[in-house]
Parts: sequence; C-alpha cells; structure tokens
Amino acid sequence: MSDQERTFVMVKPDGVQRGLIGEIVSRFEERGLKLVGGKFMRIDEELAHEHYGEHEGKPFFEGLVEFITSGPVFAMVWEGQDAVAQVRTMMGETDPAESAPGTIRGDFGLDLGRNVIHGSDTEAGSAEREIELFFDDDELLDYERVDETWLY
Ligand code: RTP
Ligand code: MG
Repeated sequence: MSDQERTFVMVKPDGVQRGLIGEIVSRFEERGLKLVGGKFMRIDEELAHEHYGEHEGKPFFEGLVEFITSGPVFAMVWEGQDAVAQVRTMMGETDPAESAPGTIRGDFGLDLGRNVIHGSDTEAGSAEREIELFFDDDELLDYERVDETWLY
C-alpha cells in the first residue's frame, strides 16, 4: 500500500456531451482504482491556459483552449498503485486513430482534438500540479475501499 499515487483525470466536453461519464468512471472503478475526488464543472479561459500551459505557442493551442472551455467537464482524482501510468495506458494514445481497441480513446475517440479524456502525463510533478489546480485539499477524500485489502 506504500506506493499508492494520485492522478488527475477529466472527461472532456465531447465525452460529457456523448454521455460517456459513467462508462469512463466504471472502467477506473473496475480496474481497482479509488475515486478520491470528483467535480462537474466548466473550465474558464484562465484555468485552460494554466492547465495546458506546456502547449502555449503551439499551432493547436488556441483550438485546444476553445474546445476545453466549450462545455462542462467532469474532473476527477483517482488513486492506486502506479495510477498515473495505469490511467495513461487505459486512455490509449493522444490520437484516437492510433489507439488500440479496448482503450478509452481507441473505443470512443473520434479525432486528435476530440479525444474524450485527459489524464496527467507521467512527467514528474504533472499529476500533483494538476490536482492542485483543480481541487482544494478538503475536496479530496480519505477512505478505504472495501476491496482494498484484496487488491494490494
Ligand atoms: P491530454 O493532455 O489532453 O490528456 O492529451 P495528451 O497528454 O495525450 O496529449 P498532449 O500532447 O498533452 O496534447 C494535449 C491535447 O492537445 C491536442 N493536440 N493536438 N494537432 C495536434 O498536433 C495536437 N497535438 C495535441 C489533443 O487534443 C491533446 O489531447
Ligand atoms: Mg497531456
């Protein structure tokens, strides 16, 4: 239980519009990850710039900001062993066309700009930075999942 980590995940506006929140939450629940925070919200321009700051200046940046602020998103924090990498594997590749069937983007993604889900990348500090950006400490809940002792 010592190597538990947290990662930031978000159902993007296209995923919300297409009714995929439940499906996506289910996949992480069934995989054994623990939901520690969740928020249905709208991202404003400022938050979008902060969240995707690493892409500022790239040709797709303005379109990305426009898309991510275009409708509600479902922001979440998931916890588990190797959670950051696990979520990235379950998401598939950035481009849904290159994502294997069985991954979230491989099953539901339509194109590079409409790829249904965000998950923190594995670069050190990314998950912590994004969790802090979207959630206050008291919005992250500490509890034991009933099956936790069987999972680890
Ligand atoms: P995300 O941050 O949204 O989870 O996606 P990611 O890590 O798989 O990909 P990233 O490189 O961080 O890119 C962020 C989002 O920008 C859009 N993108 N468009 N036109 C392009 O070349 C291009 N490259 C990236 C994608 O929507 C991607 O999810
Ligand atoms: Mg990224």
